[in-house]
Amino acid sequence: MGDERGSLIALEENHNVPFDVKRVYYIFGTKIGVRRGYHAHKHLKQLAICVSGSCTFMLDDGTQKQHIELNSPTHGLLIEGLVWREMYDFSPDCVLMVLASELYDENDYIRVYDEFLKALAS
Ligand code: T46
Repeated sequence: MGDERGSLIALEENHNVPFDVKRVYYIFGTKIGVRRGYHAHKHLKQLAICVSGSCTFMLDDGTQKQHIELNSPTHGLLIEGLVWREMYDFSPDCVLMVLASELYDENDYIRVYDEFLKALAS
């Protein structure tokens, strides 16, 4: 929504966010050249929005790698299923906000690439 004062975007669970939102976190102040992620999730669904600045996601489903630049607060990237992700090219003003379907659970992470490939095959 926008008017002469500026813009406003509302995120509503099970409406324009396709899951119940249990957690929101945001990443900012990322140093130049940093690459984050390097993991997949077993069950988590997430919607990532760069509310300021830009960054790029590399999503790997074990067959194909996609590089997706997020550079607008009006665009969200839905990440679900077994997908290896890495984030890079953070601009100094980047604020990456992520809505997640579950509370933080380290047991949901697959942080070893070979284990990710095995999970895909099983
Ligand atoms: C993802 C990408 C896009 C918490 O304590 N609670 C939280 O909700 C999160 C997300 C992280 N943490 C702790 C765990 C680590 O000690 O914060 C530290 C940094 O987390 P991590 O290294 O997993 O951050 P990224 O940027 O590599 O990955 C994050 C999310 O963890 C992950 O789910 O998909 O962003």
